[in-house]
Amino acid sequence: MGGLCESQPAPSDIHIPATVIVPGTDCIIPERVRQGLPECPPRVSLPTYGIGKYEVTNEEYLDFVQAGGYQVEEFWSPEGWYYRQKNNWTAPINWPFKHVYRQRQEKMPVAGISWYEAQAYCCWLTYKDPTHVYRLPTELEWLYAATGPDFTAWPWGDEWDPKRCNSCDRLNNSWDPSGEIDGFKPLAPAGSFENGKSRFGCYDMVGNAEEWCLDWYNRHGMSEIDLARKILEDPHDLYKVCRGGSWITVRPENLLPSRRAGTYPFVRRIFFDSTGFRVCYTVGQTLK
Ligand SMILES: [Ca+2]
Ligand SMILES: [Ca+2]
Repeated sequence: MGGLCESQPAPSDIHIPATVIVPGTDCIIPERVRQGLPECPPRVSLPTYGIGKYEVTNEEYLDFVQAGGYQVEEFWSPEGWYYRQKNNWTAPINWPFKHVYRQRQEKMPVAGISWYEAQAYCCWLTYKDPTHVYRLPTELEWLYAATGPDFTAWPWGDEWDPKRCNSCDRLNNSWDPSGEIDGFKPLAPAGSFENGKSRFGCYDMVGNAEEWCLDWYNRHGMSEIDLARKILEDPHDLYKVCRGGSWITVRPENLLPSRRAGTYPFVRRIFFDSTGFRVCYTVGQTLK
């Protein structure tokens, strides 16, 4: 990657995802948050980092597809390339023509992609814009960006409000196909909920597309031997973390940013087309 980046032009020819800067901090993790984070110490240092203001959109992801991102092995991890080859992935699962999204969906979050595809996009984006080393956020970076220094229950505070995010609209305990409660039945354009953004200015941390994080679901602080033993005991240990719930999530408790969910990194469709991501980078870190 280092060699590849040296001759790159300024990335004026692609859409660079907007990011917000979250100042580095030593934060005390409340017990209620730590309960869902195996091996998380009570005090954690986070670097100053940039994180996507929005979920990565179809329009942004299209640049990766059109640049041949699915054909360049160097952008992929060995495991990701294996699955890309095996399944002949050439674009997100919900793009009908294999190379472009549906009409008028350019501002929708990309959804229906595996963790490996999100990772490959980040690697390609670093190649195009080497001012940052783009990656997925760790789940703590994601959570802190979503709920702020006070680790509030929701990005906007502690009270649930179904009109501040795109979740599964329900009336009388059944799905409301009109999307009457929050205004959107399936995915909404990224950034549609101005009053749902987090203190740091991140939109859609709750609902819309569920978001892949960098972390394995259950491998924090483990020795290799313990890890191998645990995987044998529980194959779910091979999950990657997803956070925030999606447009298809039905109960508020399942949309809490502090709630962990996850699946295998090669899964593209968990429920309908609901899984996307946002980018992250450590400020000051470059490839050189
Ligand atoms: Ca909705
Ligand atoms: Ca989201």
